[in-house]
Amino acid sequence: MEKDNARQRVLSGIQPTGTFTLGNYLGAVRNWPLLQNEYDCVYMIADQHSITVKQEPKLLRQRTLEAGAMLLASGIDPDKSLVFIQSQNPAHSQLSWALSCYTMFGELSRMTQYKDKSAKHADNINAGLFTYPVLMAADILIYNAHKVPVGADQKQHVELARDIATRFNNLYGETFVLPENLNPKVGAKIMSLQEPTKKMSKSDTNEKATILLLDDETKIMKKFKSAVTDSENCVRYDVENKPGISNLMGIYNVFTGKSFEEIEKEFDGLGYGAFKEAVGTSVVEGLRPFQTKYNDIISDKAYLQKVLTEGAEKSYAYAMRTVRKVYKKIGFVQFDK
Ligand code: AQP
Repeated sequence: MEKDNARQRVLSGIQPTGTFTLGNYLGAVRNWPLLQNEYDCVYMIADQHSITVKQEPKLLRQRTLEAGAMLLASGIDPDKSLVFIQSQNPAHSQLSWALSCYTMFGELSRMTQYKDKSAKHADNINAGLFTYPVLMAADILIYNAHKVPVGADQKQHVELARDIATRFNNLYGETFVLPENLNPKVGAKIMSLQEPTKKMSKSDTNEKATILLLDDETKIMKKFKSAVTDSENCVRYDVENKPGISNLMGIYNVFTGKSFEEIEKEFDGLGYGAFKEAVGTSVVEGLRPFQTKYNDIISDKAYLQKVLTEGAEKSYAYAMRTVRKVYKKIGFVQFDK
């Protein structure tokens, strides 16, 4: 990563809470490699964020490595971008503590994801779930990231990071770049196949609701076949009245490049069976190169470990420059080495 502002910087992350879904892929991960030539990119596996919800330690370890392999399989090139595991770079937590003293209780109380997740996990409303957006602000601000490519659900957190940065800059002088979120044009919100008014989520317990990136052909075809639609039997884009069909059209659009108009024409008079079959086939074909690459990477543990270790070291070196700068401004004593 360039040391100073030669190019703008991008930061994003994904939680290792399960195999990535088609939603994670189309809304976020698939777009990350496309940014590598224009920006200095930093991509992290957000394991520290994932423990705001109960995790099984053995499974978390396994999923974290799988997440690393999935990021590389998506086309992120470790020679161009930094890829690392968040908990292996302690600088983020260091900055997070400092920033939490410049974040207001009221601001955190207004975060809709906190409200949603505390309703969903009523038996475990921990302090981390509440302060999660401060750690996310640290993740972003520590790299002076200009752009944060996330799905629509994370927009509010990026705005909070911007507010914290502005507050700090006003108190101590120019310190942080003010980040902006970068939403994809298509795929910003892929919906559940079973409840198409709800977003597709890794942790959904209904298997039929999600397409996982490592699902085989039989599973993918079966899940699309059982996707919830409507009784009109006409392929037409109308999110409000036909959320299921519109969601499938969005997916088909990304994988084939066909416009909604072209899709409507293609399936005029053919009914939902043929349409679902075509969507399934486009996803199977579209994910094939990703799956082949993933299988190669996950079977080469030494390579994966090397990439993630180097990513942690390099990102730590950069991030600590920001931590030292912030500590100095706040008034923490630092001795020369
Ligand atoms: N359905 C979706 N459509 C488009 N984008 C999505 N993202 C998540 N779901 C969709 C985007 O994926 C990135 C990584 O998300 P995350 O793993 O950090 O957390 P999340 O948003 O909570 O994702 P999940 O799949 O719903 O995970 P769980 O079930 O563990 O809570 C983000 O950029 C997100 O916007």
